[in-house]
Amino acid sequence: MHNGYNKSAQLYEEAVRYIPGGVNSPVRAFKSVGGTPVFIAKGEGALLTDVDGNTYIDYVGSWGPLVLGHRHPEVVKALQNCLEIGTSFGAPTELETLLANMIVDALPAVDMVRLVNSGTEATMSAIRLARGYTKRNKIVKFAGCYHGHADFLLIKAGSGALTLGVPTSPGVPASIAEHTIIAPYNNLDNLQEIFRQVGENIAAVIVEPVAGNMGVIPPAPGFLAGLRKLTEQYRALLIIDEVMTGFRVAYGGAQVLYDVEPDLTTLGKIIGGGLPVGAYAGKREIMSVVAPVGPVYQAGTLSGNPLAVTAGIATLQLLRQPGVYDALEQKSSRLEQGLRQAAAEAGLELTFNRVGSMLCTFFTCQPVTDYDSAAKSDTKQFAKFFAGMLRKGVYLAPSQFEAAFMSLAHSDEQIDHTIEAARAVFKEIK
Ligand code: KE4
Repeated sequence: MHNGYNKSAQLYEEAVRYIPGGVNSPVRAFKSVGGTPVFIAKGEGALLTDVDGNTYIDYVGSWGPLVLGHRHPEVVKALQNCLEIGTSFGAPTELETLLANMIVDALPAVDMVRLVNSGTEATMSAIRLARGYTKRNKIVKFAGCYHGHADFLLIKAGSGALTLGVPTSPGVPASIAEHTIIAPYNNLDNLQEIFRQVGENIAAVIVEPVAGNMGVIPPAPGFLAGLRKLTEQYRALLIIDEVMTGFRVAYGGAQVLYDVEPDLTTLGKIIGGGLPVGAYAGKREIMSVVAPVGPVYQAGTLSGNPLAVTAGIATLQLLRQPGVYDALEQKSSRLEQGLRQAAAEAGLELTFNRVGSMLCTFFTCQPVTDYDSAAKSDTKQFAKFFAGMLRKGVYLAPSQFEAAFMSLAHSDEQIDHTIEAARAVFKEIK
């Protein structure tokens, strides 16, 4: 039985008076699916409870960090213990070295790590470092990929901006945007031509190794290896943005899964275990250019604070246990197969893309391999799917152009409930 959304609606009315759109990140506003956001009262395991007492099986997981589910007991315990010593000192602690060490151990391409507070800070800093190291200005990003909201990256950004239909955000001076080149994802020929023309001026290519901000799009066979070869040929850096895929698609990330060695890696989400942590990391020779060792400046009041780092350490310690990614794969495959069957029974021709525990149901019958093919999705039909699933107690990302995230906390019963809900909703919206 659904309790309706009265309390959420009331809180939303209040929130919009003090916070733009009533939210602290645009995609949460339900703009692309209609209606107003539900306000959350609590998370536990795979479940969210809203302020009206409705419970939902959660496939957003705070947009990726909660691969263990909400309030994993060992993460909660670690945080409670940390509170006995403090939250932030603005001075080095052993914990930061421990987390850096865990990341170095997990990523063969990484010798050194700098912790920051968000994925945006990580990518912004990595690009400044690449520009400082190569003494070049141009960067290449891929249409539909999202790397946070730094000015030079909000150029046809995927998440948020794409969802809001604003591919290039106002407020980005042309003098900044002109150094960012947009290339089509999964298209090496086009990138080869870009390098042929301006390769000597390119500081870095930044890529989502599995695109997760235009829905989920796997790298085409050879795409990542081709990026590596091209950047090496022109002495540009390859930055692999693993903010979403890091410790999500494999222990370490997509660079481990696809065996590609970037010059720099950006991380976030899971390495903070639900608290604000980001990182940029890479080879010692490059990271040694970062202040205070080298001249490339980057700083942060709360970077590496013990409380956030503790959540990250506890999370990675649990993720490196044997069998974790097999369990995630089994749960995610169960969901994917069930959704495929439910769609087929309803006579709906949909496209399902999945890499590990990142999944997307595209409302298009065409293969989705890049921004243009993703954009062909029927967002109105997705909106109906989203609303129907919400009413049946399944909380999906409020946008066609996001990923659904499976967690270790999702039980087979909850996955089967999701499939049954989709079976009914697919029939309703056909
Ligand atoms: P944050 O600054 O939001 O921590 O990270 C930015 C970022 C960087 N790189 C990738 C690959 C990302 O996916 C993100 C952030 N992802 C979005 C979800 N699609 C965050 C959700 C939001 O914007 O509210």
